[in-house]
Amino acid sequence: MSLTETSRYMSLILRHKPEVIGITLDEHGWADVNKLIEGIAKTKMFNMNILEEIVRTDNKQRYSFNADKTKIRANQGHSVPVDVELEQKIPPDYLWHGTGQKYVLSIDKQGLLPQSRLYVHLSSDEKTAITVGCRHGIPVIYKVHSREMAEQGYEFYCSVNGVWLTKEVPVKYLEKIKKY
Ligand code: HQG
Repeated sequence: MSLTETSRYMSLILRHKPEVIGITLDEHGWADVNKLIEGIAKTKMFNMNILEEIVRTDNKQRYSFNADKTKIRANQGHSVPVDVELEQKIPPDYLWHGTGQKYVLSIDKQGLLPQSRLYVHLSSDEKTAITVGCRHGIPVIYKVHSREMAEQGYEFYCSVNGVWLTKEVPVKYLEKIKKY
């Protein structure tokens, strides 16, 4: 199994389904490192060195250790209800959301909703949003009027790996970019 595949499996465990290896996350999303290693090592080649390499090289810096490396958590992206102590921050004027064409009708009616995750995920640049959108088929990009939202009381958070998060984006703050 490649490091990327193992990292995907870690995402599943640390964001969505810790029960697949019989572990739990605490209220702040931390998993015990020894238990994580034991759980993954039952079916895959896995140890502390591999775990440290994944955390260090992950292309989106998805994971953090605590100070003594006894605990690990995903920085964002959870569907399980944990509080990863996100930093509330004033957003830039605009943020970006990439999605698939198949969701556009629904988004244009309901706005952006978190769906299975705890938050709507937004990118600070359009290029990243295009990459995210491509995960869902033909990409469609929305420009989000985030500063205006913040001025009107919506809260924004920025994860330690630079992903912007908010609970919802009503239609009136969305501008569809049609050039794709
Ligand atoms: C869509 C990846 C219908 C939403 C990425 C998205 C990101 C709606 C899909 C992170 C809707 C959910 C998150 C509505 C939103 N009706 N569809 N009202 N509102 N949607 O995967 O944002 O590699 O849960 O547009 O890079 O695509 O996993 O969210 O298309 O940062 O670390 O519902 O996951 O990072 O899809 O991706 P997702 P996402 P990782």
